[in-house]
Amino acid sequence: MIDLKLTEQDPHAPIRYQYAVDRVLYTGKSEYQEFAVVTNPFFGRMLLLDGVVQFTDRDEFYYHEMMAHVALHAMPAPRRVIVIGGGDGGVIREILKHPTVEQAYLVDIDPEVTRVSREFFPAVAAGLDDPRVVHAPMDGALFMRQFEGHADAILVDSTDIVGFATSLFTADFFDRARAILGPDGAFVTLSESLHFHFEMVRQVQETLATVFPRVDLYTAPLATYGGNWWCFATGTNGLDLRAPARPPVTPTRYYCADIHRSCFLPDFLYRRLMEPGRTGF
Ligand code: AG3
Repeated sequence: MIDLKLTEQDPHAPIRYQYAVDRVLYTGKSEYQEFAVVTNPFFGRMLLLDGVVQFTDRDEFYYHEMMAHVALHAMPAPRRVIVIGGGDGGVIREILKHPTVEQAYLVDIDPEVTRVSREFFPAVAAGLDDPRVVHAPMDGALFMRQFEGHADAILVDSTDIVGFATSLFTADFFDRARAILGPDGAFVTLSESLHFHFEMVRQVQETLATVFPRVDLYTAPLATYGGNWWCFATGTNGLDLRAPARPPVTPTRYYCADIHRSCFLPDFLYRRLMEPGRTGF
């Protein structure tokens, strides 16, 4: 029997994840990255970019729901949302569950992500043709510099903090986000894993804090992202994201009011995270 295996090329992980592969459905290359769509007997279809798992059929909803719903539920009526990265449409699908949303900008530098998602992940790409979605396939940092007007939420669903994605983690980028957000807006970005990337998580909090009056951190359990204890860093002009402002939208599979209240890092852990020089709790 053929025994195909895939070893993930996670740039910052101290261990290597290996996945059984039933079928290779697609491999290709864009101007920006290498693509692979494979199937695994447990996780179903998986998208890899440059050898790193971006999502799988089985666990994508944890990430996409948590990227979108925490910030949006902290607002009574979010109308305009910007997604940087996320060309696959997973975060967009969740945003569109909020009936007040009028416009969701999708700003992924690589239009090939959207094409591949539409072809191989129709359930993830489901919202991409919704009339509220404004497709802006371009560099996220450039989009933010050019964007005129205001947004209620800016959600960064990038690849790992390496290569061209690093421009989305600078103080300049965060400051531009802060300026685009109104007084009650929210910025959310992935910031890797507390198990594997403790100092990187702290670094993102520190940089955010140079720009935003209020920063916070929540987490979600991801089966297929290295380190699994996955972080979402937030910055606001004052809005407290910890308290939901209204009942959860439906349907969701993981996000709910209890998860909203329990997903934030407890204060004593947050203080330890921020102690200079610390490498773990
Ligand atoms: N965005 C987050 C990918 C992070 C993957 N990192 C890793 N496996 N080490 C993926 C796009 C999903 N919409």
